[in-house]
Amino acid sequence: MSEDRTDGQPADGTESHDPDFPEAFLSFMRQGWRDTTLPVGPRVEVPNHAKRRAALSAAFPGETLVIPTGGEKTRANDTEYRFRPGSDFAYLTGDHDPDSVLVLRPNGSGHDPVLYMRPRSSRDNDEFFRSRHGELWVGRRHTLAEKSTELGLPTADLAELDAALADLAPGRTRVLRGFDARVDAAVRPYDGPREEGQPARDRELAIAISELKLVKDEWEIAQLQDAIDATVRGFEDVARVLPADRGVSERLLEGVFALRARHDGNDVGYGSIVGAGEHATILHWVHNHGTTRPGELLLMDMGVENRNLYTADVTRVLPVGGRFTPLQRQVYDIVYASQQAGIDFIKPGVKFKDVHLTCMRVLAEGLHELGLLPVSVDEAMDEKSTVYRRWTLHGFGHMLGIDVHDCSNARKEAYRDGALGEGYVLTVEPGLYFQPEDDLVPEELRGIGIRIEDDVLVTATGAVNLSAGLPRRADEVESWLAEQREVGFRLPG
Ligand SMILES: [Mn+2]
Repeated sequence: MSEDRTDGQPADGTESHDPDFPEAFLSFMRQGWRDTTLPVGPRVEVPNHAKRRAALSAAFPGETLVIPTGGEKTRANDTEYRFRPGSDFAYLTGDHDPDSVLVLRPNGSGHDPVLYMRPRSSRDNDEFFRSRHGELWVGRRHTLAEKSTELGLPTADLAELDAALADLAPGRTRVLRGFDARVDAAVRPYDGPREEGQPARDRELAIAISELKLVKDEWEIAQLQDAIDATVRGFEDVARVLPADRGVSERLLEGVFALRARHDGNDVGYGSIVGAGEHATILHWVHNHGTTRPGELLLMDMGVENRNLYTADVTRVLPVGGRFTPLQRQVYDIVYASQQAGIDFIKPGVKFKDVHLTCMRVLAEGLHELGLLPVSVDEAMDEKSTVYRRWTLHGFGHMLGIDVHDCSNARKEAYRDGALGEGYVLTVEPGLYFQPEDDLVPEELRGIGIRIEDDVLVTATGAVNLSAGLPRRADEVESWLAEQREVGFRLPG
């Protein structure tokens, strides 16, 4: 792997195709570099990370909490996926660099935070040009002081982490496990009850963070709106390149949206689903190797993740030719009515599962009108039956935030069986899917898949649709598509 080095340090990340390092080159590289500073200031626009840590601190008095972000993941051989911080770690620190670990140590009245991080490589050794993690390979990392200034957090060198974790009492320590193998190994799991494959004590930490995330603060709501606004622009881009009279590949549309996501945000928040024709009936269609066809529908489920990692999650169905057929429109209107009923129902105090039942009843009624239900609507809605689900397949929605499926470690009683609260953000996304091989539906319905998905903020009195920048009603979708085509595609910027 690595070769001998004159300074005795491993040539970290040296590859078989890398050239040799003659001594004349090494000594020439070691001299003549001016020092640089990063222009960092406090991230004043991110005021709430300390508040979130305080809330977590209050939940676990007297205990040490260890929250890693995780490291780069190998894509193949010596290439990695672009790093994406751990969501919980980012929620508590605002840090985006790989390998960092947040440690909260009890101090009597609360907790003292320390961010263990990989500091800037100095030019005192050869790492800066020889290592593939050095700054001539990947760019300048923050010094401990720069990072501390930026995040308002004490920082320490990651090299000191093992020693810091060595003497922690398992019964007084909780680790967010599954992100960093080194941390998982360093803190011996507490020998107590286990839950979902990990010590229940550690699971309780993951649950607490997830449940803190249920209520979005003002800054987070602004981040979500930012992601949603970029997503609206991305859908506009796609509509502008979608021809009415000929086919284009689903991947062209995926790529146009991805361009907007990288340009205006960080990335897409999840793999874009671009389903032309019968591909729309596959819920997580991400192969995207199909082709649009005039006369058919196009389902797109896409979201931009913004620079602070908050993501949108929006689905629209477009009639490629410009107009829905009467049958397409009939199905579309059922899904629209279901989604509208769900949005109208949402306010603080209503149960998540009752939003689900509200949406599903409208879908079941529509399926009944289409003559598809083998039993009455009431019988189909009975929890011992739910046969309508042959064509609805999934729930009405989910929490949305820094993860597309946010708050996923929350307890059932706080989420699926709980009530909505002011400041929650969730998707409302009912759908109807008629598989091409479904012998129980008329031929003309087969291959039609429709989902309409919006991102909704629970307010004191009801709900606000944050993704209202994209029309939802069938006639408005048609006129919006015509307008986008009229404007035509322009590159972002
Ligand atoms: Mn969704």
